[in-house]
Amino acid sequence: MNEMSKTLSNLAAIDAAHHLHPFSDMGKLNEAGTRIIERAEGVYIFDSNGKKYLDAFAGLWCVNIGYGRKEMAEAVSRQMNELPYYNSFFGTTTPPTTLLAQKIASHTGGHMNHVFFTNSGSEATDTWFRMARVYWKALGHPQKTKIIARRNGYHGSTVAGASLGGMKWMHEQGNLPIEGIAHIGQPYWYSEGGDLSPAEFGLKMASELEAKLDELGEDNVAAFVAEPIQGAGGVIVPPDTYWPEIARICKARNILLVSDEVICGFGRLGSWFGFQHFGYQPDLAPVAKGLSSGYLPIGGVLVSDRVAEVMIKEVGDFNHGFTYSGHPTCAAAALENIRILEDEGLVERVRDDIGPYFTKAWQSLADHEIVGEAVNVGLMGGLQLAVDKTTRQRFAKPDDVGIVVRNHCLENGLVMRATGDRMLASPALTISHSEVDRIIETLRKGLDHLRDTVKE
Ligand code: PXG
Repeated sequence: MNEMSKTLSNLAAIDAAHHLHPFSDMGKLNEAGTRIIERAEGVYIFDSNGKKYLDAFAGLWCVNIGYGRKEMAEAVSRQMNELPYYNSFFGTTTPPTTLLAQKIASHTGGHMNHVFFTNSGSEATDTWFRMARVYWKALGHPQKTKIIARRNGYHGSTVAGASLGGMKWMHEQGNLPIEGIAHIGQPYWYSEGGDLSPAEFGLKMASELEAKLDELGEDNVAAFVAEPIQGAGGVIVPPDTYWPEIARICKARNILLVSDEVICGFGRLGSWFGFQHFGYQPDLAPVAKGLSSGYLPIGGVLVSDRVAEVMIKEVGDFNHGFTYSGHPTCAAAALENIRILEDEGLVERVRDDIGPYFTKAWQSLADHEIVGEAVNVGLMGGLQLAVDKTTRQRFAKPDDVGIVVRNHCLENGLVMRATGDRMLASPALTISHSEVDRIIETLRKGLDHLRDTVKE
């Protein structure tokens, strides 16, 4: 055994001794031992025991172009040799940073022509949060500061991100949410729709925004934020009536509409951005993940002309930014990633080919006894586990069921994500038809396993 393989064989122990993982119970994780992922290719990842898994989750909703793209490594290497880092402060920029802003703007449909760069989705959240308040202050409305978000939404893990998110179990740690944030309900028809049709329920949930504005006074509200489709919350696809009504209310009541595109952006729904799929025009849109397909960390906020004009002409210094805002090497990775998305027509592929194929395959799972609904848009799928299809009755302990399916899938070489009693998929946009079939077959076995476990 050479030194390197000795170290690798010992890695789980070293990890337990030194590494605190995100969103993890470290006591339990250290007992179970960490899974070590060593390499990846296409839609497959390989662990330190040589086991191969089909990654139906694209890392963490992000590896849109798939793993192992040599062009990405080359683009990054070229940029690192040329100029690994320089900042965007004090009147400077770098070529990839500026070209990336132009490139992103070219896909927004015309009304969002500026980008503010960050290193992650959470930083993008903090950025628009401050920008929205600065915008209204510059227009002479300093009291317009409150932000409305949704229960079970996810916008990151910084203090502002976790506060805006509607995850109670996150709020419980660290005295969140911070002041000035209000939450309304989510358009989760399966669980909360009762006797209403999805269309009626969509309107009802949108009307909660109107009611909250009445309560707070729209003169005190800066913005409403939502994901086009909730991701971490369980791939909750809103009824068709929801988004048009939300967009109408934001306009009528003069608050900014923020579309959190961190998951839906860069092709996942078969459009460049989620707002294009649903047909609305946000004022601000945080992005990350698919912007670089996760090859390097980079995020940003897309800024509409309405907001940019005020930021440019009225605000003066915007006292906000990060050492690595617009990092040239990360920007070079994002540029190459977008070139691949464009040249290989991957967004159109999701819209016209693999998306429809996935839809048919995914929705075929709806006939399973313990599946309540199978929903998706493009390559973003959610599967509701349920006790009774006809009454839409959920499992008594929703938090305990998805994990059973997830673990069964893992044993059988498939990486899925479970959120409580929903199974989530978000594979690379390059996934083949037969690889989709493989997801469905393995997942179906996982569902059988849960059904049998429950019966016992
Ligand atoms: N907005 C949305 C919609 C997200 O999904 C963020 C913001 C924050 O991005 P960063 O880059 O700061 O993580 C996200 C991130 C999960 C999971 O388990 C989802 C995310 C992050 C970690 C885990 O589904 N989404």
